[in-house]
Amino acid sequence: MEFKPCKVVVLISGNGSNLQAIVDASCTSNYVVEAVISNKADVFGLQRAESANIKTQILDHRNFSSRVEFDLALRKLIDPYQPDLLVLAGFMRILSADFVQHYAGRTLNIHPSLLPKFPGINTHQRAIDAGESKHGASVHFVSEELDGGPVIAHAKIDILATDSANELRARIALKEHQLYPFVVDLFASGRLEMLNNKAILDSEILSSTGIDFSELTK
Ligand code: NHR
Ligand code: GAR
Repeated sequence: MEFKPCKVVVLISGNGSNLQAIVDASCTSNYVVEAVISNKADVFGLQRAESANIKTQILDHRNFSSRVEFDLALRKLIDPYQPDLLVLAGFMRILSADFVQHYAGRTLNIHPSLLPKFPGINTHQRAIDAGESKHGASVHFVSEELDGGPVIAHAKIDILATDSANELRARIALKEHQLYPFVVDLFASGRLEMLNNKAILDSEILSSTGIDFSELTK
């Protein structure tokens, strides 16, 4: 039988370094990036996609009078690609319930904290201010609850006494670029799914903190 790679659409809002990592890994993985959609024009992530000969689209949320209308237009852009998986990679618009349900079980996000700690924004400074000794990134299935869907994997790093938020961000970004392609490929290989708001790997329910990716890559 002919092999059908997992079709991925990536949503971005900015730099796109996670997109780059996912694209770079795709040649040795079971997925293809079919399209990249940004809610912001002129972001570097769009240039990265163009350089990799991937189709790009821009949908500016400011042209819509409500979140629901933006999300409907976004669906209309995405659905013709018939994606098996939607990947949020630095995508900065909260998605409404209908949108999330339409792609339930096939939408991933990467968030720069060890969820359930520090959902929302400004995570690096908040982790330092809270006196945490560890910080990191989480990949999770997207649910209606913001940054609240089931966690698939954590990549952890130590917070050093001298760390600024930017230093922490830079070190975690390096981990993100290993972690995200790994998880996308797990999904593409049919090993990962979401059932009853739980993340399942190889038919086993993952713990609430998911796979410890730092242990895997030691
Ligand atoms: N949507 C749902 N329903 N569930 C999630 O878990 C989502 C989501 C959309 C995006 C990424 C997320 C993150 O990793 C994400 C997860 C944006 C905001 C936000 O406040 C919060 C979380 C995330 C992304 N956005 C503002 C808004 O009004 C706009 C901020 C801006 O434009 O800079 O949408 O952290
Ligand atoms: C990443 O660090 C990601 O974890 C974070 O934004 C960065 C995007 O970088 N995501 C969020 O904060 C989502 N709210 P990139 O555009 O270079 O991939």
